[in-house]
Amino acid sequence: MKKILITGFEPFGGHTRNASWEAVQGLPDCLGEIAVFKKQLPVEYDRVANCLKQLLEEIKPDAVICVGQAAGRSTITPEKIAINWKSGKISDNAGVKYRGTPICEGPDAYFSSLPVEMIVSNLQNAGIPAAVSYTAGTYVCNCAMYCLLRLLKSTPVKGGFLHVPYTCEQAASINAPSLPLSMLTHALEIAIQTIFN
Ligand code: PCA
Repeated sequence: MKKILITGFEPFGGHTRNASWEAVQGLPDCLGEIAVFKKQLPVEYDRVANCLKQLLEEIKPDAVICVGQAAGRSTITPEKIAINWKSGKISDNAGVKYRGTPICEGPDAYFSSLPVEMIVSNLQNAGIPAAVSYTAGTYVCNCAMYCLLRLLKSTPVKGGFLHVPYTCEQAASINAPSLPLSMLTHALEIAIQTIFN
């Protein structure tokens, strides 16, 4: 049986919900022959790498997808690249704010080792709006993706990041793009199946 670790983030920025965690929570524990380990990550630059490291040691997955919420995006966006930079307009959940500094010593960037183009075409073929993204931003999601890929380098474990829009429920009273929660969860199932096919 193969194992996938899939993470979502806790709410941040004054919100009470995070679409990424809601979508991850909706996944079954098993998808055919794939065991699905669902975990929540903190929205904290300085804790996210250690949390991922512990989860990798505990679960020993064959692949990892970190999922985050991207307010303002209208499609599911697998991220192609993570950069070694942190900068955010808002503080993280520990009150930490970076104005532009490297995440750690390391290369400028890592490419996702997930089949991002294939994930996008499988999502589109299933009628789910999707596009490859070439920037995960410079906030905690990019930091998580960079740290994940750094932890996985020179291992056979595949890893990467996927941003999701708001759920319709979150966007009901604000003028922002959204997709139904059930569609977000279904998109994650397709992404997982694509990785192991
Ligand atoms: N989105 C933020 C951090 C947590 C999340 O869900 C981001 O895109 O960086």
